[in-house]
Amino acid sequence: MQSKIFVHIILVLLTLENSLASYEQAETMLSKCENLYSKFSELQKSYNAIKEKRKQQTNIYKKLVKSLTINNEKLKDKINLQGTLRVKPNELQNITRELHGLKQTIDETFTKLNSSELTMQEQREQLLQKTNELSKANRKINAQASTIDVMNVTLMQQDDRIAEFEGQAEATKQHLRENQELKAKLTISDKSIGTMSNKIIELQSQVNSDAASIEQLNSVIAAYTNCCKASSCEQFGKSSNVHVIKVPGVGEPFRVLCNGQIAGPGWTVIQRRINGSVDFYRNWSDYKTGFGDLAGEFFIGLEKLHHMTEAEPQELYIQLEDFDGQTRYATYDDFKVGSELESYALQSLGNFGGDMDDALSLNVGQKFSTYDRDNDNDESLSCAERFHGAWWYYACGLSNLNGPYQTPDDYTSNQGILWVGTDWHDNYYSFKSVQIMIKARNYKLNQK
Ligand SMILES: [Ca+2]
Repeated sequence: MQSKIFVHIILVLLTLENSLASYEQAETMLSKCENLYSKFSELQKSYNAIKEKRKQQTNIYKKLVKSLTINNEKLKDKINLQGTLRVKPNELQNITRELHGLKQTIDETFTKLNSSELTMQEQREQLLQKTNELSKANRKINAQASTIDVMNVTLMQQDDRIAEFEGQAEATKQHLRENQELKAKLTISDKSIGTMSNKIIELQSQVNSDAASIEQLNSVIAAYTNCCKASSCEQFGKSSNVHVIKVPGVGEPFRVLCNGQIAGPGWTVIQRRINGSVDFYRNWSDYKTGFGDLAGEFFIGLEKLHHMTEAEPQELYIQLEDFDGQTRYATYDDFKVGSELESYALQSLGNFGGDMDDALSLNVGQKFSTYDRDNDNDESLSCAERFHGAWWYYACGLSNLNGPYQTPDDYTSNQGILWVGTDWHDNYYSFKSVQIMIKARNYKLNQK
């Protein structure tokens, strides 16, 4: 409302502005306006003060009304209560009694509570004490916990170390297992090596044996290769082994025992007695073809002997050995045996030599006799049967080198290996061993 008045005034002033002619007039107007505005402001302040006082009075009034209303309500309640009290005096007495009862109960309860309070106080003290003890124990426990923590750390470290040791132990075990496996393998290898070594030794011995057989075969092959050249042991010089020779008229080559030791090189052994392992009491056929074993006792055979002595003059060498180990010999420089048609007669012997008596020259010209061919000079008996042998018997003569083998212990008759007429032993002494050999008389010339 004041602002409207002010605006109205301004509008009046603005309306007046156009009608004012000079500045003094305007200034006078403005001064008047300022005065007016000042008075307006004072009026405004007074109005506001009055308005505020009215507001305060209104509030006081409202409070008074509210207070009066509350008092009125309280008064009403008191009036009602008084009515109620008047209506129920017996109930009040009952309530009073109950209240007394309650008071008593409350007193008792208070007493109990006091007692309980005391007990509780005591318990509180005990509790406090126990709390203290617990605190102490707690401190101890904490200290022990710290110790346990330290120990735990130590234990963990030890666990780590144990784990480390376990790892190392496991590695060691693994090494051991590997070592054991290696050892087992080595044992197996050793066994294999042992077996292989044995096999190698066996093979080596077999190879050696094979080599010996091959050598023997080679010598046989060589002998067979040279057989056409060799007709006796002369070509084999000092050898005392078995060789193969091819004798003209005999047909197939055959094996002979050579001896290059007893009487110089080149001798062919035609008869040998050493131990009685071969029976020499045999028939014509056996003496014709020969028998025995070149490694032991044997007779070369009359057919071969005939052809070997036919080609050129042969020396004959007879070696005897007694049971005392002494040896003596006899030689003849023209030994020749006839054909089967001539009953393998001892056609010639030549000159005698040696360190014992001549017990064979008496037999020159005699046919060969066996127990089934009596070609001897004794018409009354068979010398072969009489002396249990086979020989160029006369009647019967002084020698019987194919007689039965006897030893001094079991000597029972005069049927032994005999060489009579010597001053070395008695006439019927049976010798331990005999070797009869031949060799071409012109051997030395042949060698040149
Ligand atoms: Ca007779």
